[in-house]
Amino acid sequence: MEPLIPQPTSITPGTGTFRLSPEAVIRVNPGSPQSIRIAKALARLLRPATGYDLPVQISGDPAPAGSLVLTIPNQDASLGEEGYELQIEPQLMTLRAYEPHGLFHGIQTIRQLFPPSIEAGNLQAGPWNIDTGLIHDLPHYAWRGVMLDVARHFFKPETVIRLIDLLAAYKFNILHLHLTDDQGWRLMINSWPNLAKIGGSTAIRGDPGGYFTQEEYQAIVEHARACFITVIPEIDLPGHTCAALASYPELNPGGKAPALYTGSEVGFSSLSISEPITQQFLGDVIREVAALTPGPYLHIGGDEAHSTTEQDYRQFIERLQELVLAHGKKPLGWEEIARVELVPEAVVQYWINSEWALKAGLHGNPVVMSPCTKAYMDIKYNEDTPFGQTWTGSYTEIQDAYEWDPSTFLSDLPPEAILGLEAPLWTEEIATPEYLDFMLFPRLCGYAEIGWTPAQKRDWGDYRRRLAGHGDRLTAMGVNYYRSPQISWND
Ligand code: TNX
Repeated sequence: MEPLIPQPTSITPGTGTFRLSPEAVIRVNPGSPQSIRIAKALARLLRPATGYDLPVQISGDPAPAGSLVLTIPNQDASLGEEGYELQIEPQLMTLRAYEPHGLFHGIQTIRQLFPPSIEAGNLQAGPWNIDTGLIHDLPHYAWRGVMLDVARHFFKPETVIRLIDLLAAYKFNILHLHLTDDQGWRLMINSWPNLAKIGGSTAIRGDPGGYFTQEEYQAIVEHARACFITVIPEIDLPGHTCAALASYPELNPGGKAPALYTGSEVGFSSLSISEPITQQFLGDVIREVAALTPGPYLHIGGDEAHSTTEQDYRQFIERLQELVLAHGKKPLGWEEIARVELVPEAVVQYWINSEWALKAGLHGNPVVMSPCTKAYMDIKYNEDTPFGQTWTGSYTEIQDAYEWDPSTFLSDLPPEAILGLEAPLWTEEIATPEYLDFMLFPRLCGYAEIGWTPAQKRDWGDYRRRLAGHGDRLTAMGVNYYRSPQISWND
Protein backbone atom coordinates (compact mmCIF):
# COMPACT_ATOMS: atom_id res chain seq x y z
CA MET A 1 0.00 0.00 0.00
CA GLU A 2 1.21 3.53 -0.76
CA PRO A 3 2.32 5.38 2.39
CA LEU A 4 -0.45 7.56 3.78
CA ILE A 5 0.00 10.91 5.54
CA PRO A 6 -1.66 11.47 7.94
CA GLN A 7 -1.61 7.85 9.11
CA PRO A 8 -5.21 6.56 9.39
CA THR A 9 -6.73 5.29 12.62
CA SER A 10 -6.77 1.71 11.35
CA ILE A 11 -5.85 -0.20 8.21
CA THR A 12 -6.87 -3.84 7.83
CA PRO A 13 -5.14 -5.39 4.81
CA GLY A 14 -7.19 -7.59 2.49
CA THR A 15 -6.15 -10.00 -0.22
CA GLY A 16 -6.05 -9.04 -3.85
CA THR A 17 -5.87 -5.82 -5.77
CA PHE A 18 -8.31 -3.20 -6.95
CA ARG A 19 -7.61 -1.85 -10.42
CA LEU A 20 -9.24 1.37 -11.57
CA SER A 21 -10.91 0.50 -14.84
CA PRO A 22 -10.86 2.74 -17.92
CA GLU A 23 -14.65 2.19 -17.86
CA ALA A 24 -14.93 3.14 -14.17
CA VAL A 25 -17.73 5.36 -12.95
CA ILE A 26 -17.97 7.29 -9.70
CA ARG A 27 -21.33 6.37 -8.24
CA VAL A 28 -22.86 8.56 -5.52
CA ASN A 29 -25.56 7.22 -3.26
CA PRO A 30 -27.60 9.13 -2.30
CA GLY A 31 -26.88 11.86 -4.82
CA SER A 32 -27.00 14.92 -2.63
CA PRO A 33 -25.61 18.18 -4.05
CA GLN A 34 -22.64 17.91 -1.65
CA SER A 35 -21.80 14.31 -2.47
CA ILE A 36 -22.09 14.96 -6.22
CA ARG A 37 -19.76 17.93 -5.84
CA ILE A 38 -17.23 15.80 -3.94
CA ALA A 39 -17.48 13.00 -6.51
CA LYS A 40 -16.81 15.51 -9.27
CA ALA A 41 -13.81 16.80 -7.34
CA LEU A 42 -12.46 13.24 -7.18
CA ALA A 43 -13.03 12.79 -10.91
CA ARG A 44 -11.14 16.02 -11.61
CA LEU A 45 -8.22 14.79 -9.49
CA LEU A 46 -7.99 11.42 -11.22
CA ARG A 47 -8.72 12.34 -14.85
CA PRO A 48 -5.53 14.10 -16.03
CA ALA A 49 -3.10 11.29 -15.13
CA THR A 50 -5.40 8.35 -15.96
CA GLY A 51 -7.02 9.82 -19.04
CA TYR A 52 -10.24 8.03 -17.99
CA ASP A 53 -13.68 9.63 -18.27
CA LEU A 54 -14.83 8.75 -14.74
CA PRO A 55 -18.42 9.95 -15.16
CA VAL A 56 -20.26 10.77 -11.94
CA GLN A 57 -23.52 8.81 -11.76
CA ILE A 58 -26.34 8.94 -9.28
CA SER A 59 -28.03 5.71 -10.32
CA GLY A 60 -28.12 3.22 -13.16
CA ASP A 61 -26.88 -0.29 -13.88
CA PRO A 62 -24.52 -1.85 -11.37
CA ALA A 63 -21.24 0.03 -11.55
CA PRO A 64 -18.69 -1.79 -13.76
CA ALA A 65 -15.82 -3.60 -11.99
CA GLY A 66 -13.05 -1.23 -11.04
CA SER A 67 -15.44 1.61 -10.13
CA LEU A 68 -15.77 3.82 -7.07
CA VAL A 69 -18.82 4.34 -4.86
CA LEU A 70 -19.26 7.31 -2.52
CA THR A 71 -21.99 6.94 0.02
CA ILE A 72 -23.41 8.66 3.07
CA PRO A 73 -25.50 5.87 4.60
CA ASN A 74 -26.22 7.99 7.66
CA GLN A 75 -25.86 5.15 10.06
CA ASP A 76 -22.39 5.30 11.53
CA ALA A 77 -22.42 8.39 13.72
CA SER A 78 -19.21 7.12 15.33
CA LEU A 79 -17.37 8.44 12.27
CA GLY A 80 -18.32 11.95 13.36
CA GLU A 81 -18.30 14.94 11.05
CA GLU A 82 -14.87 14.25 9.59
CA GLY A 83 -14.43 10.47 9.69
CA TYR A 84 -14.78 8.02 6.81
CA GLU A 85 -14.43 4.36 6.02
CA LEU A 86 -12.87 3.10 2.83
CA GLN A 87 -13.44 -0.47 1.75
CA ILE A 88 -11.17 -1.55 -1.09
CA GLU A 89 -12.21 -4.80 -2.75
CA PRO A 90 -10.96 -6.27 -6.02
CA GLN A 91 -14.16 -5.26 -7.82
CA LEU A 92 -15.10 -2.02 -6.12
CA MET A 93 -13.85 0.73 -3.87
CA THR A 94 -16.53 2.02 -1.46
CA LEU A 95 -16.14 5.20 0.54
CA ARG A 96 -18.60 5.78 3.39
CA ALA A 97 -18.95 8.78 5.65
CA TYR A 98 -21.48 10.22 8.02
CA GLU A 99 -21.11 13.78 6.75
CA PRO A 100 -19.82 15.30 3.48
CA HIS A 101 -16.69 16.55 5.27
CA GLY A 102 -15.74 12.91 5.97
CA LEU A 103 -16.36 12.00 2.35
CA PHE A 104 -14.06 14.82 1.33
CA HIS A 105 -11.26 13.50 3.55
CA GLY A 106 -11.86 10.05 2.12
CA ILE A 107 -11.20 11.21 -1.45
CA GLN A 108 -7.86 12.61 -0.28
CA THR A 109 -6.98 9.15 1.00
CA ILE A 110 -8.05 7.60 -2.31
CA ARG A 111 -5.71 9.88 -4.24
CA GLN A 112 -2.80 9.01 -1.92
CA LEU A 113 -3.45 5.28 -2.41
CA PHE A 114 -2.70 5.56 -6.13
CA PRO A 115 0.94 5.85 -7.23
CA PRO A 116 2.39 9.39 -6.96
CA SER A 117 2.10 9.89 -10.72
CA ILE A 118 -1.68 10.21 -10.18
CA GLU A 119 -0.92 13.82 -9.22
CA ALA A 120 0.58 14.66 -12.60
CA GLY A 121 -1.28 17.14 -14.76
CA ASN A 122 -0.92 14.99 -17.90
CA LEU A 123 -1.38 11.42 -19.06
CA GLN A 124 0.71 8.84 -17.18
CA ALA A 125 1.24 5.13 -17.63
CA GLY A 126 -0.99 2.97 -15.42
CA PRO A 127 -2.05 0.53 -14.22
CA TRP A 128 -3.86 2.26 -11.36
CA ASN A 129 -3.78 -0.46 -8.76
CA ILE A 130 -4.53 -0.31 -5.05
CA ASP A 131 -4.05 -3.11 -2.49
CA THR A 132 -7.34 -4.22 -1.01
CA GLY A 133 -8.23 -3.59 2.62
CA LEU A 134 -10.38 -1.62 4.99
CA ILE A 135 -9.45 1.85 6.26
CA HIS A 136 -11.33 3.30 9.19
CA ASP A 137 -10.28 6.85 9.92
CA LEU A 138 -11.17 9.93 11.92
CA PRO A 139 -9.18 12.89 13.26
CA HIS A 140 -7.78 13.26 16.76
CA TYR A 141 -7.97 17.08 16.99
CA ALA A 142 -10.82 19.25 15.74
CA TRP A 143 -8.44 22.16 14.98
CA ARG A 144 -5.80 21.39 12.36
CA GLY A 145 -4.58 24.69 11.03
CA VAL A 146 -1.96 26.58 9.09
CA MET A 147 -1.38 30.34 9.26
CA LEU A 148 -0.06 32.42 6.39
CA ASP A 149 1.28 35.93 6.98
CA VAL A 150 0.29 37.93 3.88
CA ALA A 151 1.15 41.21 5.64
CA ARG A 152 4.97 41.17 5.78
CA HIS A 153 5.01 39.95 2.20
CA PHE A 154 1.90 39.85 0.08
CA PHE A 155 0.86 36.68 -1.70
CA LYS A 156 -1.66 36.79 -4.52
CA PRO A 157 -5.08 35.13 -4.35
CA GLU A 158 -3.95 32.33 -6.68
CA THR A 159 -1.08 31.48 -4.33
CA VAL A 160 -3.47 31.28 -1.39
CA ILE A 161 -5.92 29.16 -3.39
CA ARG A 162 -3.15 26.74 -4.36
CA LEU A 163 -2.15 26.53 -0.69
CA ILE A 164 -5.76 25.70 0.20
CA ASP A 165 -5.68 22.78 -2.27
CA LEU A 166 -2.49 21.48 -0.70
CA LEU A 167 -3.91 21.84 2.81
CA ALA A 168 -6.99 19.89 1.73
CA ALA A 169 -4.78 17.08 0.41
CA TYR A 170 -3.32 16.67 3.91
CA LYS A 171 -6.70 16.99 5.70
CA PHE A 172 -6.23 20.37 7.37
CA ASN A 173 -9.43 22.22 8.22
CA ILE A 174 -8.28 25.73 9.21
CA LEU A 175 -6.46 28.46 7.26
CA HIS A 176 -5.64 31.49 9.41
CA LEU A 177 -4.71 34.54 7.33
CA HIS A 178 -2.60 37.18 9.11
CA LEU A 179 -4.02 40.05 7.07
CA THR A 180 -2.54 43.12 8.70
CA ASP A 181 0.72 44.14 10.31
CA ASP A 182 3.14 47.07 10.49
CA GLN A 183 4.34 46.43 6.95
CA GLY A 184 1.02 46.00 5.17
CA TRP A 185 -2.77 46.04 5.36
CA ARG A 186 -3.97 43.41 2.90
CA LEU A 187 -7.77 43.48 2.91
CA MET A 188 -9.92 46.22 1.41
CA ILE A 189 -12.13 47.79 4.07
CA ASN A 190 -14.71 49.78 2.10
CA SER A 191 -15.34 52.33 4.83
CA TRP A 192 -11.57 52.96 5.25
CA PRO A 193 -10.18 52.39 1.72
CA ASN A 194 -6.76 53.91 2.37
CA LEU A 195 -5.91 51.06 4.71
CA ALA A 196 -5.44 48.83 1.67
CA LYS A 197 -4.61 51.50 -0.92
CA ILE A 198 -1.89 53.20 1.13
CA GLY A 199 -1.25 50.70 3.91
CA GLY A 200 -1.11 47.82 1.42
CA SER A 201 1.14 49.56 -1.08
CA THR A 202 4.45 48.12 0.02
CA ALA A 203 6.07 45.27 1.99
CA ILE A 204 9.26 44.42 3.87
CA ARG A 205 12.41 45.73 2.13
CA GLY A 206 10.11 47.81 -0.08
CA ASP A 207 9.11 44.65 -1.95
CA PRO A 208 5.89 44.87 -3.98
CA GLY A 209 2.76 45.29 -1.87
CA GLY A 210 -0.81 44.40 -2.69
CA TYR A 211 -4.12 43.68 -1.10
CA PHE A 212 -7.20 41.51 -1.57
CA THR A 213 -10.29 43.25 -2.86
CA GLN A 214 -13.37 42.07 -1.01
CA GLU A 215 -14.33 40.03 -4.09
CA GLU A 216 -10.93 38.34 -4.19
CA TYR A 217 -11.09 37.65 -0.48
CA GLN A 218 -14.55 36.16 -0.82
CA ALA A 219 -13.32 33.91 -3.61
CA ILE A 220 -10.56 32.63 -1.29
CA VAL A 221 -13.07 32.01 1.50
CA GLU A 222 -15.43 30.23 -0.90
CA HIS A 223 -12.69 28.05 -2.35
CA ALA A 224 -11.66 27.10 1.18
CA ARG A 225 -15.25 26.36 2.08
CA ALA A 226 -15.55 24.00 -0.89
CA CYS A 227 -12.51 22.20 0.60
CA PHE A 228 -14.12 22.18 4.08
CA ILE A 229 -11.46 24.60 5.29
CA THR A 230 -12.49 27.47 7.56
CA VAL A 231 -10.68 30.74 6.88
CA ILE A 232 -9.91 32.74 10.01
CA PRO A 233 -9.13 36.38 9.27
CA GLU A 234 -6.70 38.12 11.62
CA ILE A 235 -6.68 41.86 12.10
CA ASP A 236 -3.72 42.36 14.43
CA LEU A 237 -4.64 44.98 17.07
CA PRO A 238 -3.74 47.23 18.87
CA GLY A 239 0.00 46.80 18.09
CA HIS A 240 1.42 45.75 14.70
CA THR A 241 -0.60 48.64 13.22
CA CYS A 242 1.91 50.96 11.52
CA ALA A 243 0.30 50.34 8.10
CA ALA A 244 -3.07 51.57 9.45
CA LEU A 245 -1.51 54.53 11.27
CA ALA A 246 0.37 55.49 8.09
CA SER A 247 -2.84 55.37 6.06
CA TYR A 248 -4.95 57.71 8.21
CA PRO A 249 -3.28 60.66 10.01
CA GLU A 250 -6.40 61.07 12.18
CA LEU A 251 -5.73 57.71 13.87
CA ASN A 252 -2.57 59.22 15.40
CA PRO A 253 -2.50 61.45 18.47
CA GLY A 254 -1.56 64.86 17.09
CA GLY A 255 -2.87 63.89 13.65
CA LYS A 256 0.48 63.13 12.05
CA ALA A 257 0.86 59.86 10.19
CA PRO A 258 4.12 57.88 10.45
CA ALA A 259 5.87 56.80 7.26
CA LEU A 260 5.08 53.42 5.75
CA TYR A 261 7.29 50.82 7.39
CA THR A 262 9.43 48.32 5.48
CA GLY A 263 11.63 46.94 8.29
CA SER A 264 11.25 43.83 10.45
CA GLU A 265 11.03 45.18 13.99
CA VAL A 266 8.01 44.42 16.13
CA GLY A 267 6.32 46.15 19.06
CA PHE A 268 6.79 49.81 18.11
CA SER A 269 3.31 50.78 16.91
CA SER A 270 -0.04 51.09 18.62
CA LEU A 271 -3.47 52.50 18.04
CA SER A 272 -4.69 54.86 20.76
CA ILE A 273 -7.84 53.91 22.58
CA SER A 274 -8.40 57.48 23.75
CA GLU A 275 -8.74 58.88 20.20
CA PRO A 276 -12.50 58.99 19.53
CA ILE A 277 -11.95 57.99 15.91
CA THR A 278 -10.25 54.77 17.03
CA GLN A 279 -13.61 53.47 18.29
CA GLN A 280 -15.19 54.14 14.93
CA PHE A 281 -12.25 52.48 13.18
CA LEU A 282 -12.53 49.35 15.30
CA GLY A 283 -16.29 49.17 14.82
CA ASP A 284 -16.09 49.57 11.04
CA VAL A 285 -13.21 47.14 10.55
CA ILE A 286 -14.67 44.39 12.72
CA ARG A 287 -18.10 44.82 11.11
CA GLU A 288 -16.73 44.51 7.55
CA VAL A 289 -14.42 41.61 8.35
CA ALA A 290 -17.18 39.74 10.19
CA ALA A 291 -19.46 40.22 7.18
CA LEU A 292 -16.83 38.55 4.97
CA THR A 293 -16.47 35.62 7.36
CA PRO A 294 -18.85 32.65 7.22
CA GLY A 295 -16.71 30.80 9.81
CA PRO A 296 -17.19 31.21 13.55
CA TYR A 297 -13.88 32.95 14.43
CA LEU A 298 -12.33 36.35 14.06
CA HIS A 299 -8.70 36.76 15.19
CA ILE A 300 -7.91 40.06 16.90
CA GLY A 301 -4.14 39.57 17.22
CA GLY A 302 -3.19 41.14 20.54
CA ASP A 303 0.47 40.05 20.37
CA GLU A 304 3.59 42.06 21.13
CA ALA A 305 1.72 45.30 21.92
CA HIS A 306 4.85 46.67 23.60
CA SER A 307 3.90 50.28 22.85
CA THR A 308 0.43 50.07 24.37
CA THR A 309 0.01 50.83 28.08
CA GLU A 310 -1.38 48.00 30.18
CA GLN A 311 -4.57 49.95 30.84
CA ASP A 312 -5.10 50.76 27.17
CA TYR A 313 -4.37 47.16 26.21
CA ARG A 314 -7.11 45.96 28.57
CA GLN A 315 -9.60 48.42 27.13
CA PHE A 316 -8.70 47.38 23.59
CA ILE A 317 -9.07 43.67 24.18
CA GLU A 318 -12.28 44.09 26.18
CA ARG A 319 -13.77 46.28 23.45
CA LEU A 320 -12.63 43.96 20.66
CA GLN A 321 -14.11 40.92 22.38
CA GLU A 322 -17.44 42.76 22.67
CA LEU A 323 -17.38 43.87 19.05
CA VAL A 324 -16.55 40.41 17.71
CA LEU A 325 -19.33 38.85 19.78
CA ALA A 326 -21.77 41.56 18.70
CA HIS A 327 -21.14 40.51 15.09
CA GLY A 328 -21.86 36.88 15.89
CA LYS A 329 -18.25 35.66 15.89
CA LYS A 330 -15.98 34.21 18.55
CA PRO A 331 -12.81 36.16 19.36
CA LEU A 332 -9.47 34.46 18.96
CA GLY A 333 -6.16 36.04 19.95
CA TRP A 334 -2.50 35.35 20.59
CA GLU A 335 -1.79 34.23 24.17
CA GLU A 336 -1.21 37.80 25.42
CA ILE A 337 -4.96 38.44 25.36
CA ALA A 338 -5.22 36.16 28.42
CA ARG A 339 -3.82 39.11 30.44
CA VAL A 340 -7.34 40.48 30.15
CA GLU A 341 -10.59 38.98 31.46
CA LEU A 342 -11.66 36.71 28.62
CA VAL A 343 -15.21 36.05 27.50
CA PRO A 344 -16.06 32.32 27.64
CA GLU A 345 -16.15 32.16 23.83
CA ALA A 346 -12.57 33.42 23.44
CA VAL A 347 -9.92 31.07 22.08
CA VAL A 348 -6.25 31.65 22.88
CA GLN A 349 -3.34 30.81 20.60
CA TYR A 350 -0.19 29.78 22.47
CA TRP A 351 3.12 30.66 20.82
CA ILE A 352 5.82 31.31 23.40
CA ASN A 353 4.75 32.22 26.95
CA SER A 354 3.15 29.36 28.82
CA GLU A 355 1.95 31.64 31.62
CA TRP A 356 -0.82 33.15 29.52
CA ALA A 357 -1.81 29.92 27.81
CA LEU A 358 -2.10 28.25 31.23
CA LYS A 359 -4.16 31.10 32.58
CA ALA A 360 -6.54 30.83 29.65
CA GLY A 361 -6.76 27.04 29.77
CA LEU A 362 -7.34 26.92 33.51
CA HIS A 363 -9.97 29.63 33.12
CA GLY A 364 -11.85 27.35 30.72
CA ASN A 365 -10.88 29.03 27.45
CA PRO A 366 -9.77 26.63 24.71
CA VAL A 367 -6.16 26.83 23.54
CA VAL A 368 -4.69 26.31 20.07
CA MET A 369 -1.05 25.22 20.16
CA SER A 370 1.52 27.01 17.97
CA PRO A 371 4.77 26.58 19.93
CA CYS A 372 7.36 28.70 18.12
CA THR A 373 10.14 26.15 18.74
CA LYS A 374 8.17 23.41 16.96
CA ALA A 375 5.44 24.85 14.77
CA TYR A 376 6.92 28.03 13.24
CA MET A 377 7.58 27.37 9.58
CA ASP A 378 9.63 30.55 9.15
CA ILE A 379 12.35 29.04 11.34
CA LYS A 380 15.25 27.66 9.28
CA TYR A 381 15.62 23.90 8.85
CA ASN A 382 19.39 24.10 9.39
CA GLU A 383 22.29 26.51 8.99
CA ASP A 384 22.21 26.16 5.20
CA THR A 385 18.58 27.26 4.82
CA PRO A 386 18.98 30.42 2.70
CA PHE A 387 16.14 32.47 4.22
CA GLY A 388 14.24 32.28 7.47
CA GLN A 389 14.47 33.09 11.15
CA THR A 390 16.65 31.71 13.95
CA TRP A 391 15.39 33.74 16.90
CA THR A 392 13.90 30.71 18.68
CA GLY A 393 17.48 29.60 19.34
CA SER A 394 17.32 26.35 17.40
CA TYR A 395 16.58 25.04 13.94
CA THR A 396 13.39 23.18 13.12
CA GLU A 397 14.27 20.10 11.06
CA ILE A 398 11.62 17.62 9.95
CA GLN A 399 12.05 15.49 13.07
CA ASP A 400 11.75 18.53 15.39
CA ALA A 401 8.59 19.63 13.62
CA TYR A 402 7.14 16.11 13.91
CA GLU A 403 8.06 14.96 17.40
CA TRP A 404 5.85 16.88 19.79
CA ASP A 405 2.35 16.59 21.07
CA PRO A 406 -0.10 19.47 21.48
CA SER A 407 -1.70 17.87 24.56
CA THR A 408 1.50 17.37 26.54
CA PHE A 409 3.68 20.23 25.28
CA LEU A 410 2.65 22.40 28.26
CA SER A 411 2.55 19.92 31.10
CA ASP A 412 0.23 21.88 33.38
CA LEU A 413 -2.40 22.54 30.75
CA PRO A 414 -5.37 20.15 30.99
CA PRO A 415 -5.53 18.15 27.72
CA GLU A 416 -9.24 18.94 27.40
CA ALA A 417 -8.31 22.63 27.01
CA ILE A 418 -6.42 21.85 23.78
CA LEU A 419 -8.39 22.34 20.57
CA GLY A 420 -5.53 21.33 18.34
CA LEU A 421 -2.62 22.90 16.55
CA GLU A 422 -1.76 25.58 14.08
CA ALA A 423 1.52 25.97 12.22
CA PRO A 424 2.22 29.61 11.28
CA LEU A 425 4.31 30.80 8.36
CA TRP A 426 5.52 34.33 9.07
CA THR A 427 6.91 35.98 5.99
CA GLU A 428 9.44 38.62 6.98
CA GLU A 429 12.03 36.51 5.13
CA ILE A 430 9.77 34.72 2.70
CA ALA A 431 9.10 36.72 -0.43
CA THR A 432 8.17 34.36 -3.27
CA PRO A 433 5.68 31.50 -3.79
CA GLU A 434 8.56 29.09 -4.55
CA TYR A 435 10.21 29.85 -1.26
CA LEU A 436 6.87 29.64 0.52
CA ASP A 437 6.64 26.01 -0.67
CA PHE A 438 10.17 25.33 0.56
CA MET A 439 9.43 26.48 4.11
CA LEU A 440 6.02 24.78 4.24
CA PHE A 441 6.96 21.39 2.81
CA PRO A 442 7.53 18.84 4.07
CA ARG A 443 7.09 20.18 7.63
CA LEU A 444 3.43 20.70 6.88
CA CYS A 445 2.96 16.95 6.28
CA GLY A 446 4.14 16.34 9.85
CA TYR A 447 1.77 18.92 11.33
CA ALA A 448 -1.03 17.26 9.39
CA GLU A 449 -0.22 13.99 11.10
CA ILE A 450 0.13 15.55 14.58
CA GLY A 451 -3.33 17.03 14.13
CA TRP A 452 -4.98 13.92 12.76
CA THR A 453 -3.28 10.85 14.20
CA PRO A 454 -3.35 10.16 17.97
CA ALA A 455 0.04 10.44 19.70
CA GLN A 456 0.23 6.72 20.52
CA LYS A 457 0.02 5.92 16.80
CA ARG A 458 2.73 8.33 15.78
CA ASP A 459 6.30 7.19 15.41
CA TRP A 460 9.19 9.09 13.83
CA GLY A 461 10.82 6.00 12.28
CA ASP A 462 7.59 4.96 10.64
CA TYR A 463 6.75 8.54 9.61
CA ARG A 464 10.09 9.16 7.96
CA ARG A 465 9.66 6.01 5.87
CA ARG A 466 6.21 7.16 4.77
CA LEU A 467 7.38 10.71 4.09
CA ALA A 468 10.10 9.30 1.80
CA GLY A 469 7.30 8.17 -0.51
CA HIS A 470 5.74 11.63 -0.54
CA GLY A 471 8.72 13.33 -2.22
CA ASP A 472 7.77 12.32 -5.74
CA ARG A 473 4.09 12.90 -4.86
CA LEU A 474 4.91 16.48 -3.87
CA THR A 475 7.00 16.87 -7.02
CA ALA A 476 4.08 15.64 -9.12
CA MET A 477 1.91 18.23 -7.36
CA GLY A 478 4.43 20.90 -8.37
CA VAL A 479 5.63 21.57 -4.81
CA ASN A 480 9.16 22.90 -4.30
CA TYR A 481 9.88 21.04 -1.04
CA TYR A 482 12.97 20.88 1.18
CA ARG A 483 14.83 17.61 0.57
CA SER A 484 15.82 17.04 4.16
CA PRO A 485 18.81 14.73 4.67
CA GLN A 486 16.83 13.14 7.50
CA ILE A 487 14.67 11.41 4.90
CA SER A 488 15.82 8.70 2.42
CA TRP A 489 13.73 10.04 -0.43
CA ASN A 490 12.40 7.44 -2.85
CA ASP A 491 13.09 9.38 -6.00
C1 TNX B 1 6.73 36.53 16.49
S1 TNX B 1 4.24 34.92 16.92
C2 TNX B 1 5.59 37.19 16.07
C3 TNX B 1 5.50 37.63 14.68
C4 TNX B 1 6.77 37.40 13.92
C5 TNX B 1 7.35 36.05 14.26
C6 TNX B 1 8.59 35.71 13.47
C7 TNX B 1 3.70 36.29 17.14
C8 TNX B 1 2.39 36.33 17.75
N1 TNX B 1 4.44 37.33 16.82
O1 TNX B 1 5.15 39.00 14.65
O2 TNX B 1 6.47 37.46 12.57
O3 TNX B 1 7.64 36.02 15.63
O4 TNX B 1 8.99 34.39 13.69
